[in-house]
Amino acid sequence: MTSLPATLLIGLLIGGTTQNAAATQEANKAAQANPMARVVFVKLDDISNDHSVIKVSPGETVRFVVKNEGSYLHEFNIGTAVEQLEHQREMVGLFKSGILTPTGFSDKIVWRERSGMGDSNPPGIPEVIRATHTDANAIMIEPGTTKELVWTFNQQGALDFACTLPGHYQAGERGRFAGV
Ligand SMILES: [Cu+2]
Repeated sequence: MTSLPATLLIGLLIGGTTQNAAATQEANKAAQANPMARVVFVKLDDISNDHSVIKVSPGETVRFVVKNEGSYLHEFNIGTAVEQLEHQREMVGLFKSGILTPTGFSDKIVWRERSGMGDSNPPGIPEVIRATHTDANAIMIEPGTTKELVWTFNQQGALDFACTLPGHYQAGERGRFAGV
């Protein structure tokens, strides 16, 4: 296994936005510390996932190491079919608002006002802010990069994995977990 920069793990530790994000985040933090977690390598391309079915066992913790070999931004999202659908809607919004682009996250320049100078001394100090989007159950993988998502299969019912970027799910960049 190739070694991964520590920064790749940061996304897992940042708060998500879904309802049960806190609980999921706690579970995944615990899972992160589990050195026995099975590793599953996943390769994404434009537009495909090299797995259609991933076999897991109930209660098992799996460390997904996901590499994006394509030239577009892709996602690896674990959830029910309904959650995948909801996330697709959210993604459309992120594209419309310009936070996401087909190849990654947008940068925007924010002008910080110099304190005490008021309007008399524009334009202040520029700062480049890179947009982010984090969910406890998903990772966004920029072209040419690899990220990890650790997941414990405690949930009852059918679970899928998918990229919910506009058009990607429809193009077949998705699959299902078998065994849970
Ligand atoms: Cu994709």
